[in-house]
Amino acid sequence: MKEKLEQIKAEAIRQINESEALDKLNDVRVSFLGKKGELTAVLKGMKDVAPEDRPKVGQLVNEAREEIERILDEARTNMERKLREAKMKAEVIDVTLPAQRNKVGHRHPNTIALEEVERIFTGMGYEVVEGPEIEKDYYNFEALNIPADHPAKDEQDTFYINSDILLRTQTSGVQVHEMEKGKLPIRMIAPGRVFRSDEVDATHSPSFHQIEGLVIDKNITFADLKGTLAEFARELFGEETKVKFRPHHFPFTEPSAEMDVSCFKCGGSGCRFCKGEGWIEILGCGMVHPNVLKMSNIDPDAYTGFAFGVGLERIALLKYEIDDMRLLYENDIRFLKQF
Ligand code: 2U9
Repeated sequence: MKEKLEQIKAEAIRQINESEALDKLNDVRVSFLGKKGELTAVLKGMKDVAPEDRPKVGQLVNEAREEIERILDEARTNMERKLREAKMKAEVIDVTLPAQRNKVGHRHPNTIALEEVERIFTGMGYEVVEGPEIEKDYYNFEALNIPADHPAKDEQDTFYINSDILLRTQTSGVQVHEMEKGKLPIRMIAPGRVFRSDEVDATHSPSFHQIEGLVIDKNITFADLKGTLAEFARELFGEETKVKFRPHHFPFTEPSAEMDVSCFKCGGSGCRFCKGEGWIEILGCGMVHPNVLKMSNIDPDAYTGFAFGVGLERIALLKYEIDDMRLLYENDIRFLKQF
């Protein structure tokens, strides 16, 4: 019996030493110590052992079992240590490698252009004023001398919340609120998001941004308008920039004009950028209509003013030579970080 046990032990040790993985070790445990294992079989065979020898045999079996268990545990601990060491070696961090750069954001071309325009006008003493994107019909249209049957008021052009409330189609309401406060003179710009029911294409979007300006004081003339906007154009597009005013019509200004700047690419001789014109249309402007002043309780005989409006996206597209407005709304960092 003792020999038999020694044989089992030797075989178990051999198999343990040959095991290369934890699950193999477990197989060895099952086949020697498990319910159907070889040592258990020896215990089951005790009935054939003489009763007086049974305690001795039982003790030998237990000793063999304990020894096999001890060797199995040792082997398992060793194997786990080696696995851990191999894993740590594989995962070693090379602190001398160059660090991975964090992806940082980038100012949007609209923001860069807006900050530039704000810098120019605050430099001339203007205030930057913001107002609500949801506005009453009165502040968006009526107070601006836009008649009830004006095409801009068409449901096809304006997003109405109800018959009285809408998404502003221009930032002009901000100036009306300012005029109603009754504090004169006014020298302000109103930048902000506006909404128009337009189809999306390379130059249109149902939501875009405007910067409008308003000056009201005693003795403000069209000469003030021209001088201010010419200076704005020179600061924005370069010292050499020339401006040209073409008569136009807006309900809220009289007289009204559109302002062109000489092409900052070719200097005015005509190129692909200005489509051979030498001039690029940049903004609308005019002297504030007396009706508009009257509606906000400003006496048009005592005060006059000028106003202008410019599309922020238009400036960003021109200044950064972007040929499709949709690129401004995709927020692709590869696009944005070029500016
Ligand atoms: C008040 C009085 C007058 C704002 C003005 C324009 C001319 C103009 C367009 C430019 C491109 C809109 O974004 S755009 O499509 N705007 O041409 N805007 S004068 O006139 C005002 C505003 C407020 C109280």
